[in-house]
Amino acid sequence: MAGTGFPGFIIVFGLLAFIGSTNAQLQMNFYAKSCPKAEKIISDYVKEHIPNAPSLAASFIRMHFHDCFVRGCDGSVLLNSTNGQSPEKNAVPNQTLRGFDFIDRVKSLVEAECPGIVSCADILTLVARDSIVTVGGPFCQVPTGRRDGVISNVTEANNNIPSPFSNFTTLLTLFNNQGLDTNDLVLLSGAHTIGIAHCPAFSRRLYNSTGPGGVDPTLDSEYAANLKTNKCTTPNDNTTIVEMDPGSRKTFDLSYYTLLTKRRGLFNSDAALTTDSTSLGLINQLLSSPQSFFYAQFAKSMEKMGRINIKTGSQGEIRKQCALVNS
Ligand code: HEM
Ligand SMILES: *[C@@H]1O[C@H](CO)[C@@H](O)[C@H](O)[C@H]1NC(C)=O
Ligand SMILES: *[C@@H]1O[C@H](CO)[C@@H](O)[C@H](O)[C@H]1NC(C)=O
Ligand SMILES: *[C@@H]1O[C@H](CO)[C@@H](O)[C@H](O)[C@H]1NC(C)=O
Ligand SMILES: *[C@@H]1O[C@H](CO)[C@@H](O)[C@H](O)[C@H]1NC(C)=O
Ligand SMILES: *[C@@H]1O[C@H](CO)[C@@H](O)[C@H](O)[C@H]1NC(C)=O
Ligand SMILES: CC(=O)N[C@H]1CO[C@H](CO)[C@@H](O)[C@@H]1O
Repeated sequence: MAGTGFPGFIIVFGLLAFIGSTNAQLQMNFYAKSCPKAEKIISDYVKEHIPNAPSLAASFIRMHFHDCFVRGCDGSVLLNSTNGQSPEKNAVPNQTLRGFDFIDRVKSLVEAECPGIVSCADILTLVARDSIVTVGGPFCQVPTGRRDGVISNVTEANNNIPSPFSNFTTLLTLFNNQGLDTNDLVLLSGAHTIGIAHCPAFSRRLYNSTGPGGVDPTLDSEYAANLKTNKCTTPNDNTTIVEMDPGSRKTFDLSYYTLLTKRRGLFNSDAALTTDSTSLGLINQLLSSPQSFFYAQFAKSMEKMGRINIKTGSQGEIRKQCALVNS
């Protein structure tokens, strides 16, 4: 009997371990025992250094989004080329990401405190969370315990990260592919209440569309004329930057949604949010509610995005350097 009990034990134990690893969950303050100072080191660094370079806050929120949409939130956006493969960093939408060196510095501080414990995926998620606070936005719950991926593939980034030229159907498909819904699409796009864009993300709406003078008829004509005169003065300008939420790009408020209803959303993908009745309904609900409603809903969608396809337990690795897989 003992002879048959042993393999049975192995099978049961193996099954439990299997269930344990696939069910491994993120948890609040995952590093409480293994690296109790980690979250404080990260938020202290953000609080100390973002004020010197406030525009980085927006870049980190966007970087976290780009990380999560490709292979899940596994820090793959941070990797340099692995095995000669062109990484996500080289993808069209990544060409304007900034602050990789900042993440590397945070990682070094955390490594000095507790080597090999805290993942780059969690560091980016926490830096994004703390960045939102530096621009006055909500404090989002960020459970931790993500592990780092070892693959970063430029084609996957180009295929999964939505383009500013997308219509509503395409945006929703890309969000649905990540387990996110219309509400998440509308709320997370609200991050465009801060930050900047380069002309190529929208200049076809100014020069190469179907309205008079090549202007997109769904874009407010006065706003378009202003952008053509004062900002993107030629169709090929690829260096000028424009505030996505003019006059309010440093405050995390509802004005992005107000602009959408005035046909002043900067990208096709912003304007597209008013072309679907469910999405427009939510925009109107946000605008008729206190800002705290937007904050609470935005924070929920951020937490949901932060759980996309995460690696936990023994999956992936804890990178030593965020730009390199462990050798
Ligand atoms: C819905 C689909 C989305 C599209 C098509 C899109 C596209 C873009 C583009 C083209 C830019 C300008 C980049 C540049 O030219 O420098 C941008 C900026 C930005 N995006 Fe999005 N985005 C989307 C959703 C999101 C989401 C979900 C977030 C985060 C929750 C986000 C956060 C940001 C931020 C904060 C900036 C400003 C970056 C900076 O100032 O450096 N976006 N986005
Ligand atoms: C990753 O690439 C960036 C830009 O090409 C470079 O500055 C950085 O030193 C690289 N990081 C490592 C660890 O090789
Ligand atoms: C990168 O991803 C694309 C799209 O999924 C795939 O076709 C390609 O083989 C991948 N590249 C490598 C080097 O794995
Ligand atoms: C949205 O864009 C996609 C891809 O460009 C296109 O195939 C589709 O027909 C468009 N849908 C609508 C409703 O315009
Ligand atoms: C204008 O759009 C057309 C069709 O989308 C494209 O073929 C052409 O290259 C564009 N021209 C410029 C100057 O962007
Ligand atoms: C910007 O445009 C210039 C001139 O047209 C070109 O040489 C340069 O490569 C472009 N830069 C990017 C990032 O596309
Ligand atoms: C920040 C970053 O890595 N940007 C890269 C994006 O991709 C282009 C090439 O497609 C690189 O030249 C940039 O350095």
